[in-house]
Amino acid sequence: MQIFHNPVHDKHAGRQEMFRGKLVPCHETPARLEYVLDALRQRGIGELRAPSAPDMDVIKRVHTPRYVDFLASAWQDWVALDPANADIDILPSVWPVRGFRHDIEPTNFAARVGLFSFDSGCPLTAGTWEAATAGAACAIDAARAVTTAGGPRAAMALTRPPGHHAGADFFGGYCFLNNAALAAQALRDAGAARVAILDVDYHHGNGTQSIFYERGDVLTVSIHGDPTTEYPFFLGYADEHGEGAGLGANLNLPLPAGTDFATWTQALQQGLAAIQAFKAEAVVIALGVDTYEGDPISKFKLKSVDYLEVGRALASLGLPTVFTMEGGYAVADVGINVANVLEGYGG
Ligand code: OKP
Ligand code: ZN
Repeated sequence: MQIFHNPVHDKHAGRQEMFRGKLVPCHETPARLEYVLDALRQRGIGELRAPSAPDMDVIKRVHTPRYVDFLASAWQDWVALDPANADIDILPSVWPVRGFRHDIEPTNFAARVGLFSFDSGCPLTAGTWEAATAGAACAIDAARAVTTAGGPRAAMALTRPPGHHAGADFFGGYCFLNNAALAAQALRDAGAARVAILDVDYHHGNGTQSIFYERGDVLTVSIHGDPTTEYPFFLGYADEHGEGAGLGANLNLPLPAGTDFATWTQALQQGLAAIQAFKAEAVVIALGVDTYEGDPISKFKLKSVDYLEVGRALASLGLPTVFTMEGGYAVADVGINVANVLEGYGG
């Protein structure tokens, strides 16, 4: 297993997120990744690699060039409004919902932030662009590694910020660039005719679903808390099957809050069966470990030992595999749980 780790992930360090009318400390912190690195080093799992320069061409085929340009200059634009902004993170505050125009881009900065985002819990900081693009490079490199002759069977993009909530032209849910989608696109570009993305994060991978919703070459499967009560609320229901060429290539497996491993693993088997039926030639695992019983913002009941079993089940696909790091906020246990998945997978 090759581990492409983002050496500049800590440049993205939001101070506060909006929650129920208050600014509260961010859950998605740099420490999360350090715990994973420590656990992998301690157990001797994986070979660490630094990423190459980000391939902007791949990034601009998954994300719209307009969104990529927005992200690249957002911080400079924000500070240009007022030099005092250099000490304040960007949080969106206004969005073009139903009935507003989406075919115009106002010049007002707050309006542009709203046009390219969907929630106020996702601060964009001075180092977000640098961290997110280096993370995207990890995902693309991991995909290229597993499709190189003589390369490893599996590779991981060990990065943050996470990616699965980011769509073609929006950020939100702590995500800016969709690393799992970028890995899938890079696998397609490397010759895999059909690619599956299996998202096991507690939250529905709405960004990934929307990016591939009308494509038949990438199957998207997500196992997650029922969006009737769980974030991101407005997507992730069982009746979303894809559209056009993508009809039948999206599978949502929502489960109620309180779900334990015995039930969760049945959904996993259903997801794996769908990937086999699709005849995927490679798979991307959007690996969130916020399904853990100790997670502070999620409501499933998986135990640390269960992640070994998850890894074994994923390995049973027998496919070239890219893992991308998504959620998991019980910070001190994130390392144990991710290392257990990789150990169960076979190291
Ligand atoms: C990102 B990933 C909790 C608010 C939660 C957003 C959750 C994003 C999860 N107070 N808001 O899927 O783990
Ligand atoms: Zn999550």
